[in-house]
Amino acid sequence: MPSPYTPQPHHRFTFGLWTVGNIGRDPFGEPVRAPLSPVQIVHLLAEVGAYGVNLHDNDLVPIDATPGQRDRIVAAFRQALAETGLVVPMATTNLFSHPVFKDGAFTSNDPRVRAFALQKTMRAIDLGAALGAQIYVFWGGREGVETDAAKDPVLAIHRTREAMNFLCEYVLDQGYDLRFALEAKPNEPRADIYNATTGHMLAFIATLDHPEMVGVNPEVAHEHMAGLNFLHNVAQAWEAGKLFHIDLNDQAFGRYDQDFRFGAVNLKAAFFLVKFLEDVGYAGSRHFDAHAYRSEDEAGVKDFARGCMRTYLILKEKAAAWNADPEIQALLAEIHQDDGSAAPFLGAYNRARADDLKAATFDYQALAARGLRYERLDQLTIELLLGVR
Ligand code: GCO
Ligand code: MN
Ligand code: MN
Repeated sequence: MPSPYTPQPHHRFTFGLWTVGNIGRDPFGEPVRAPLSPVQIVHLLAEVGAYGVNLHDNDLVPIDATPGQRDRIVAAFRQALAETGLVVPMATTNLFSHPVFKDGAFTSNDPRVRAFALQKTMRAIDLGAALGAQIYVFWGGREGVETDAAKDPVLAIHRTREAMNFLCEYVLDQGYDLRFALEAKPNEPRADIYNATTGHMLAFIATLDHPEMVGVNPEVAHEHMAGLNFLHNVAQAWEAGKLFHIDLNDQAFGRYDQDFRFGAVNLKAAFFLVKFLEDVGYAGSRHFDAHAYRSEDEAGVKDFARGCMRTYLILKEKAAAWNADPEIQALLAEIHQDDGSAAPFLGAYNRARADDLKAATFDYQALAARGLRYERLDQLTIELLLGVR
């Protein structure tokens, strides 16, 4: 029997080429690791037990590659996938690295840049579809401003909508089995990025021509950068039928974009997130969008990748233990107790119910005086996580 902490294909653990392939450059320092080729990364991911590998167009094919070079690179990559059994569940476009996108792609003030961004995305969609991707992510890293003198924020929304509508039609026209997942981030690399949180994205999606094709790709770090409760955003996306993908990593609140190993910083939040994903039966990829500390060599990169998956699986086991813990469950039963007395007043509106409710008497002082036992429940959770239960 393999350990319950050994990653298996059904766990759907994926990494981007850019994650384990991160060479440790930062705004103040040069790379600390030698680049790995896409083929080497596929083999590394297979060795650590990942299920799939995701990519930006230019993680695989350099932006200036000739068609012949592109075909050779893609063939070698496919060969590595075939040798290892890894799949490509998600693909995306790099619309942020090249200086042409310094003022955005779909929201650029230059219509030629907007057209080029659409062309680049259609080609990248072709590549992703050819590799079998069924989720296509949009992260608009440059879709923002340093100064609001530069762009009209309403126009930015219109331009983004026009691009998304165009690309949905492109996918339908090509007959691809592909859905879009929009990824929000409040800032970095732009001072302020449009559609700053998952909640913004959900509101924006409802305004598209094909909202059914478009969901979200929430990322732990991005919502933490915005000071938000990630679980709540994920739950809202899930409830709306929009949790198409998820980027797992970790991040201290109020810091720069840290992209730490999953669970490295906020263990309790990571626990409730894993518990949620497992309890509701989220069936998509568990994608780790993070990278190893800059202190690491290639062995450390494997430690990083193994750590992401192992922590997830340990938390999954803890979630099952939480659900099965008699004391925790007894407390939950007590918390959710219902004497039925409010039932006539709750539910859908009707005139009689509203009249009855207005006339009813509540002993609100007694209700207010009731202790809710959340301290005990939380302490039991902590003790379970700390391994003493
Ligand atoms: C970041 C983002 C990216 C995106 C990736 C896929 O902060 O850099 O999270 O890693 O997820 O570009 O769209
Ligand atoms: Mn990120
Ligand atoms: Mn991400």
